[in-house]
Amino acid sequence: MVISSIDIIHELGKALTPEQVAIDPMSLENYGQDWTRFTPPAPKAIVFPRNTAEVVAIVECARRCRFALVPSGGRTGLSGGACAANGEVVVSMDKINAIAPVNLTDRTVTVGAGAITQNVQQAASDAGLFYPVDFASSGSSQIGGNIATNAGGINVIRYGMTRDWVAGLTVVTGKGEILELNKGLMKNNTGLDFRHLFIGSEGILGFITEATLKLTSPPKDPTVLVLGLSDMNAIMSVLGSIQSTTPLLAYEFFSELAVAKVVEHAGVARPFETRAPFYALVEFEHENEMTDARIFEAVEKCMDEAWVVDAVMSQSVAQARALWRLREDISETISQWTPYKNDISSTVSKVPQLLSAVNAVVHENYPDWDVVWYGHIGDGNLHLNILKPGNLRIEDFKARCNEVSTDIFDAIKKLGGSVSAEHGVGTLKAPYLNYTKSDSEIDAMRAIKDIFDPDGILNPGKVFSTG
Ligand code: 2HG
Ligand code: ZN
Repeated sequence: MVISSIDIIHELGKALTPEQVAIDPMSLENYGQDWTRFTPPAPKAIVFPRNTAEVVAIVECARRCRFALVPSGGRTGLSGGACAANGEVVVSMDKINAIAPVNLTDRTVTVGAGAITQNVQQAASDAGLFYPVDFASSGSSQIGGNIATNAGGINVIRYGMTRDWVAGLTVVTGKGEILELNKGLMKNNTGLDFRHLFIGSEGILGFITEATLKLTSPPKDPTVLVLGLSDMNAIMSVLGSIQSTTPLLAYEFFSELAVAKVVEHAGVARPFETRAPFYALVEFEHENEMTDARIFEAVEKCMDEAWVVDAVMSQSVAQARALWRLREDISETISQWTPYKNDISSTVSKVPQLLSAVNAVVHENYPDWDVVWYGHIGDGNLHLNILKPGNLRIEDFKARCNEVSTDIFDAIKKLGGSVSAEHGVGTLKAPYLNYTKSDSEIDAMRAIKDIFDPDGILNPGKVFSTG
C-alpha cells in the first residue's frame, strides 16, 4: 500500500504535534541540504522532536507508513550525508539541545544531540574545563552530527577525533529501540562496544539523541607560529624539527592561493610580506620561558636548511586568533567557487608520498584550474579543493573531477590511505568506499545496517553506493 505525502504529514502531526512538522518551502530548502550544495534539496517534510521518546514515535511512524528518514544536525557536512533529495522526512535535532551542568568529578557533560559545538565548548570552559574537538564550523555544527561523522578538526594531532571524547550515547535504532551505550563509564569491558559502531555511522544505524562527553584541562597559553615554506617537500621536515622540541596542539598547512583568497575575500591580513608557495601553522602550549627558546632554535634550524623562508609568532590571544583565520577561513571563502572537495589521508610518515602522488595527478589533469591545497597535515590529512572555472556547468565540472578522483584514489589505495579522512562518506564518497574498505568489510557493514535498520528507512543512499 502506498501512502500519500498528505497522509504521511498527517500521521507525523499525530505522532508529534502539527507545529513540529514543517512543509514550507524555506524549511524544505534549508533542512534538505548540507554545505556541499551539490544536491538539490527535495524532502517531504521536516520534523522537530523535543526528546528521545518523540524520535521513537517518528521511527515507528516511518516503519508503519514506509517512508525514509534523514537525521539532521547543523548540516555543516561536506559529503552530502545529511542531504534529503528524494522525498525523505528530515528529522532535525534542533530542539534536543539541552546542556546539563558539567560533572566536575567525572569530568563529563551530558548534552542533547542538537547542542551547538561552541555552546558545549563554552559550558566546559565556564566550568574550568575544555572540550577539545574544534573546527571552523563549531558555531553552527551540532554535537550529534559531530558524533555521527566522527568529526576531526584542528586539534586532532594532540586530542584525537570526536570518537575519543564520547563516554556515553543514547540512540534510537531503525527498529525504534532506545539503546543506552556505555552510560558515561570510564571503564566498561563487557564485550562489543556499540558506542563505537554508532560514532561515525552517518545516520544509517539510528539517531543519536544524547551524548555524555569527556572533558579535560585547558591547554596553557596556546601560541601560534606561521611559517612560510620554500616548497611542499619542506612540510614534513619542518614538522619533525618542531615536534621534536615541543609537543604540538595543531600542525596545519595551506598554499599561497589559499592565503590570496582569504586576504582578498575575507579581509584577513597576510602573516608577513614574503610570499611563500606554502605555509605551515603551528600551535603549541606556552609552558614556560624555555618554550620560546626551544621554538626559536627549531625555526632557526629550519631557516638554515632553507625549508622556512619567513616566520611570525603570536604575542597575544588576539594575534593567535588572527593568524588562525588564515587557515580557518579558507573553506568558507572558497565556497563561492563550488569547489570539488577531496578529504584524503595517509599515515603521517607517508605524507611525502601522498603529496607527490597527488601533485602529479593535479599537474596532469588540472593544469589550468585553480587548486587550493590545505589541511591538517600533521594528522596526514589533506583537503584538496578544485575550484570550478566560471564558464563550466556544475554537472560537467563534477563529472570531470569525478574522473580525476579515481587517479587520486588509486594512489591513496596503494598507500593504504583513506578517501575520506574526516568528512565522512555521505553520498559524494559512497562510490569510492571500496578504495579504502575491502569487499568483506563493506559486506559486514551492510549486514550490521540490516540488524539495526531492517526496513532500510534510515538515511538511504548514504555511505553505500547504490550504483
Ligand atoms: C577544514 O579543515 C574543514 O577547514 C573543511 O574540514 C575542509 O573545505 C574543506 O575541504
Ligand atoms: Zn578539515
